[in-house]
Amino acid sequence: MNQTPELFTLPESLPHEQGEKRLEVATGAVLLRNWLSPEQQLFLVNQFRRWAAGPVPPRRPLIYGKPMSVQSVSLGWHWQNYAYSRIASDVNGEPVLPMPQWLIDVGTKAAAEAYAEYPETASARWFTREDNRFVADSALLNYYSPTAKMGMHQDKEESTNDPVVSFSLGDSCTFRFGNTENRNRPYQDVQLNSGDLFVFGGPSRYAYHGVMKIIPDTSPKHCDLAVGRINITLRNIGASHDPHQDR
Ligand code: MD3
Ligand code: FE
Repeated sequence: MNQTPELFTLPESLPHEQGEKRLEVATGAVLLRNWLSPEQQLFLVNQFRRWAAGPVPPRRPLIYGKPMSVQSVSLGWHWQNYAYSRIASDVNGEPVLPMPQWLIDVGTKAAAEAYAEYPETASARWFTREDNRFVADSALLNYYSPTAKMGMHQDKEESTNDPVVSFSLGDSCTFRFGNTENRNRPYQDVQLNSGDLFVFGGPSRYAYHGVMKIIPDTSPKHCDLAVGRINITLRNIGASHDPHQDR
């Protein structure tokens, strides 16, 4: 699919018309609840199934030498051994799927809406681009079974400080947003539900965070995801000098 799906361009899909709620968890950590319409959520779940069908299947990344409970597949760039590459040599040697332009555009819109009328972004450099547009070059697609978790960690393998844009689909989870010093307190636990958008930039970009628990039987019917949770994170890892994009 090369064109922006109509779902993401229709005026009736504008967040404020579907009861979006905004929560600023910390400076730069902005949660927009219910940002994705039910139709957009179903679309992304089905899209996840297509992306997971290959050429690179989801795998459990190794963390401290042990497989994570989360299953991941990437678009654009593949995370492996604490670095990013185009080829999933640790899985099956296939090139990862390109980042579709429509998904890049969804990320640009998401970051702009999260930081709309956000004075901090005007003075400080939260974005690589002078125009403060977020242009993702990769997506990490994580699937959490009902028992999966993700321990407290920082995301610091990217070579830019651009925000990370995250979408939640399917079952709700207890997400823990910590501090930038260590994986312990102070932290805040926030329930993330299907359709929520969370943007982490500025001083929140290097905060420790994790997924403590998947909350069973909370996936809305419209997602068509019987069990588990999908998280999509869009990132600018700083590799767009080698564009391999499906425009
Ligand atoms: C806060 N994923 O893929 S998304 C990850 O729900 C990851 O699958 C979790 O942590 C998940 O690395 C959380 C939210 C998220 C992503 C990146 C962040 C929160 C962040 C970077 C900095 C601070
Ligand atoms: Fe993370």
